[in-house]
Amino acid sequence: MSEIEKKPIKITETILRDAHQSLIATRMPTEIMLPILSKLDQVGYHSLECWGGATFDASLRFLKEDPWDRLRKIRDGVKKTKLQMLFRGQNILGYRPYADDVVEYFVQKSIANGIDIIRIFDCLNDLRNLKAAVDATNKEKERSGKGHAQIALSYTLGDAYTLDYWADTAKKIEEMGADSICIKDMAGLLVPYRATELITAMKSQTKLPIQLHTHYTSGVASMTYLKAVEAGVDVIDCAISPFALGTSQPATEVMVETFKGTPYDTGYDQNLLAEIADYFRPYREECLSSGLMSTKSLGVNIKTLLYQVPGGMLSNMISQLKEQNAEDKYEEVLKEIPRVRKDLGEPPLVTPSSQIVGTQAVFNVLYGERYKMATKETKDMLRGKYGQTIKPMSQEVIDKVIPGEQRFTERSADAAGLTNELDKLESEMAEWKQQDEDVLSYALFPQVATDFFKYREAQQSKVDLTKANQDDKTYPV
Ligand SMILES: [Mn+2]
Repeated sequence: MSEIEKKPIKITETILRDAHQSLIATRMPTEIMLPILSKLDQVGYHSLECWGGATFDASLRFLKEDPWDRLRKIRDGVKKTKLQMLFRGQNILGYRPYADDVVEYFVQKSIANGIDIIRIFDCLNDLRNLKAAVDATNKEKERSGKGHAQIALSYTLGDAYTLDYWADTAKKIEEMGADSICIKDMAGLLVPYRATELITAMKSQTKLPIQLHTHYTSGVASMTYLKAVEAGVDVIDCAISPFALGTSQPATEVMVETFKGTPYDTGYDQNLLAEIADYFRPYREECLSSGLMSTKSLGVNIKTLLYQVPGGMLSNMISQLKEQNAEDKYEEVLKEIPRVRKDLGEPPLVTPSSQIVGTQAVFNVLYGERYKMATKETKDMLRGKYGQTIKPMSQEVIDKVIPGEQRFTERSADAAGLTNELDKLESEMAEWKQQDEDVLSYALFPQVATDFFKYREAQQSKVDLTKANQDDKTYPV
């Protein structure tokens, strides 16, 4: 390449979101983040992923922190770098679809509190479930000049997921008005030479920047990034080394060094990255000795490639089998997973479809008869309530599980009959409201948010603080 063809690769740093979500169950508190923000801000990252995904739930539920307050503090400490969040389409950051007015208000408040880039995905890759969030981001961009809508495709394998499928979908994403595309490979299924083909195919259909997000679970991720970068990918997601590898992302410093002196040179300062790594290393040690970080999540798990299931789904399944004293059924359940996935229209396996398929596979094996018992979520999936799957679902299974029932063909929010919800939510939580954003916390996690509001109020009034349990930070109310 000549001087003219220089194309510095950009990096999104995931230390404040996915890295700790993947390795320590999203338990990094804000106080660990704040002292290092100014150094993170100096690196020149494309963006800092710091919010959304499971961070919202974990802040309220386990850390007794206001997630909105965390976002404002991060924004305060990060002056120039863009802040990025992960958003589950019509489900926002929760586990059910919401009406459009809630989606729109959440997007507006996220941007107002400091988010620049919103990465939006749907567990079925049903683009209709992404439209409200994309439109809301674009509306906010027009109004305030801030906001960037990135649509993420959940990457998966299967007969229907051809190169043409990915390339055509990239084109549709561009037509929907998104600013960029992300390939979201939550299980580390994208292998290096396949990445070359995938990026090349998608680039032939869209001019939008393409970002690649993967996990190290299967051990191929840094090679996959290398091939993807050579094929023209624009941004890669990495984690600073003490919280990289295993079920997290490839290490930032390694990728920076790999491209040094090439046309893809990031120009980032390795000494500065070393200072950031030095900061997080003692915290990593602390997490290892407390057991919050397990060596199990740090190795290579090749089963993820064999069975095409995300690491988190495997560990859920093992604990479900343990509870039933049925750990000997592990291999049988692993073989049942692809069959259930096929029955349900071959969806990608990502929250919540991964839990639905995994739990149903466990039931099918434990009850000794397939679909003798179906979960509510399996039934809703078969009813079409999550949206449209890439392939038709099994008629035989539909007839057995929901015989004669109505099935839905519209997007998830319409199938659930949702129009406007905000006013109702506001009235339900009025007594706890201290800031506009509280209604959104309540909308996503009514019980958990209410418990948090009570805890917050007790702290503010300083009553009975001695009765607070300092170990798990619960407060008797
Ligand atoms: Mn991820």
